Amino acid sequence: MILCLGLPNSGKTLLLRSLSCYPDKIEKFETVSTVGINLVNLNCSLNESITIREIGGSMEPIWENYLNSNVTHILFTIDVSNPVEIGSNVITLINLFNSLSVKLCQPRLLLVLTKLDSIGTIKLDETISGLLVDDLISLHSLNNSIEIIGTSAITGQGLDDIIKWLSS
Ligand SMILES: Nc1nc2c(ncn2[C@@H]2O[C@H](COP(=O)(O)OP(=O)(O)OP(=O)(O)O)[C@@H](O)[C@H]2O)c(=O)[nH]1
Ligand SMILES: [Mg+2]
Repeated sequence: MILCLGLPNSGKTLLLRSLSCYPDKIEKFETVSTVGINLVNLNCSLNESITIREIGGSMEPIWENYLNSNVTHILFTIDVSNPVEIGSNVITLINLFNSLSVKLCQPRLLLVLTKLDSIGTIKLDETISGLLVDDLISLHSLNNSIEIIGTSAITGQGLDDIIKWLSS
């Protein structure tokens, strides 16, 4: 099972929508905040279709209910256009790691940095270092490595890398 998690408004729905259109460009698409679960099918290769389950950011208190040994991949979206949320992302990731360890769940984890098209003057490297990824990994001694991909659901930047990550 593949989950897409992330704080409210971090870009999960639009990302999954643009992945489902890939390699075509996404048409103008307005999202509404996901209440509950949003299932999206992707065609990764000619014969292979996968389903990604977005769990709305507002459901963070019960994400844990969806973690079990069948979860193989987690995409965690982080809105880099909103640096104010970096601390919340770190805390949310720590909580997620704790839940993964309680549930004996060892998925591959991808941090998806979203909205790169609107990053303005904020420096991406600073955002990444602010996330303290290396500290998080060593603190929680995750067996699986964490990868990071920068994306824009609007320009399509990084979507091919996500498809490759999902297929590998
Ligand atoms: N500029 C830009 N805006 C984006 C991008 N991705 C999402 N957005 C905008 O960010 C807002 C929230 O996007 P959603 O995809 O609905 O966020 P979400 O994570 O699904 O939110 P919840 O369902 O509430 O958890 C919307 O206004 C989107 O249009 C992006 O890559 N670039
Ligand atoms: Mg959503």
